Order: sequence, then C-alpha cells, then structure tokens
Amino acid sequence: MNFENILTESENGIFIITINRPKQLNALTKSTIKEVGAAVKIANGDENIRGIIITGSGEKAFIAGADIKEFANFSVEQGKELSAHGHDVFNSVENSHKPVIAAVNGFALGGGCELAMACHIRIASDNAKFGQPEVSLGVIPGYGGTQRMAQLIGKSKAFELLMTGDMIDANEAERLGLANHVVEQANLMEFTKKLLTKIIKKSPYAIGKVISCINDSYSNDKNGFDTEINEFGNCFGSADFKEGTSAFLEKRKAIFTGK
Ligand code: DAK
Repeated sequence: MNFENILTESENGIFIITINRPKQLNALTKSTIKEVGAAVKIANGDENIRGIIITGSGEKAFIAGADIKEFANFSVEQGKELSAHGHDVFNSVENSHKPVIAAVNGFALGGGCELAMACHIRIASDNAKFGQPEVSLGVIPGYGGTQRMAQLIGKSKAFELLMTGDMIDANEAERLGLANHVVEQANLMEFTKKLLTKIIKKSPYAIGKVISCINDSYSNDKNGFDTEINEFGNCFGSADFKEGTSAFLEKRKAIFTGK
C-alpha cells in the first residue's frame, strides 16, 4: 500500500510507522490518521511482525497535534465525525494484540500526545515535550486525551495539564508516569527497538492477553479480573504455553509461534 503521510518499514519482526510531515512538525491530518489506522492493520495482520513502533520524522517533533489549518473551519458535525474516526484508529492502536511503543522524538502535543498515550509504552527523547494545548484553541482533546491522560497520570494532574494547556518536559513526563523512560535523542530508536525486541521474544500469545487484560480494567463494560481468569485459563490451551514450559524443562530457549 502506498502512503503519502507516513513511512513504514519492517526489520527483525518490528514494524516502524513514521509520521512524515516534518515541515508541519508531523501534524495529523484526517488522511494521516487514516494511514496510521491502515498501517496498524497491516502490521497486525502480518504474522512476521511481532511489535510496532510509532515515531515522527525529524528531530523536532513526534507530532505537534492535529493539523490546525485543516480543522480550523470544521462544523459541529464534522468535528464529531472526525473525532469518532480518530477514536476508532487510536483504539485500534491501544487494542492492538501486538505491543505498540511510541518513540517520542520531540513535541507530542494535542493529538500527538493522544496518539502516544494510545500506545502501550512511551519512550521519550530528552528534548521531548508533552502537552494538551487544546483549550488555548477553544477545543478539548478529541482523540481520547481526556480519558487516557487521567488513566495514565491520575485525575488531579490530568485536570491541571488539560486546563492549563501547559507543556511538560520529558523528565516531568517520566516522573508523572506518562513516559516510561527518557533517553538521549541519538539513542531513542536503538533503545526503543531493544526494549521491543525483548518483549517480542516472549510469547506473543501471552503478550496479546496481557494487553487485553490491562485494557479491560479500564473498560466500562468489561471486568479486567474476569478477563484475566478467562485468558489465564486459555493460555493452558496455547502452543506457546506448551513450548514455554517444555523449553524450560528441557533447558533450552523457547521458540514461540504466537499460537
Ligand atoms: N498544525 C498545523 N501546522 C503546524 C502545527 C499544527 N498543530 N504545529 C506546527 N505547525 C507548523 C507551523 O505552522 C509552521 O509552519 P510554517 O509557518 O513554517 O508553514 C511549522 O509547523 C513549524 O512550526 P513553528 O514555526 O511554530 O515552530 P516553533 O519551533 O516556533 O514552535 C510549536 C513549535 C510546537 C511550539 C508550535 O509549532 C506550536 O505551538 N504548534 C501548535 C501546537 C498545537 O496547538 N497543536 C494543536 C493541539 S490541538 C479533532 C480532534 C482532535 C483535535 C482537533 C480536532 N476533531 C475530531 C475535529 C486535536 C487538536 C489538537 O491537537
């Protein structure tokens, strides 16, 4: 598939999605969001891919928000329609059964911060800045930011960040639990790939179930504890469980298939 606004590449089981609009600081247009959704779907459908990294092009920005030029003249209906579509795409990132890591290489503002928060893990470069400046523009976060920010850093700090529109630096993001790690920009991709490589060597079946269980604990219509009981049981019927336990007993490295 040909993309206009993103680059994709795969190496050693990792699919890298790079938002590629550096002149606009990788601001998200409608079609960019659509392409991200399509790329995540491709990665999830490819059995050679075991994990996904989302990053931004250049050294300045991960994503500096939704494209303000594009949404400046939206009507109420267009706003709702686009928000619903964005939610579908960002939910597909969060619910991807393959692990998704955001390599945040600079500004992660508005929709950019929201996309990073939809990922399972965030690694920030030391120049990264996070924020939800929507209230400065007269809107609120429209891609899950009001929900995921509170889930990640707690209600009190989420209120402050979303009501002031302030940016925070990478170290503060790490302190608040928004970023998992902060690394020098030059090492960002190497560190992120190393972490993801460690994860994808584990059972893909079990990793997918960890994702469902944690996500279900934040869902209104599901109970994460029930999901855990159910999926824990299901693990015993998986080829990965047989392989993992056999490999341990035979003192060798497991070769997981994800089945
Ligand atoms: N949209 C469009 N262009 C952007 C942009 C953005 N969000 N952010 C930066 N750019 C463009 C700038 O216009 C400039 O373009 P030229 O003037 O060169 O043509 C270029 O990128 C470089 O930016 P600056 O010259 O401003 O660079 P600085 O280093 O001086 O400043 C900055 C960097 C990140 C602090 C600054 O660019 C900035 O404040 N950017 C805007 C940040 C922001 O407010 N982002 C939007 C957050 S609100 C929706 C759902 C969700 C949303 C909206 C609608 N619907 C469902 C409808 C979400 C909204 C948001 O994300």
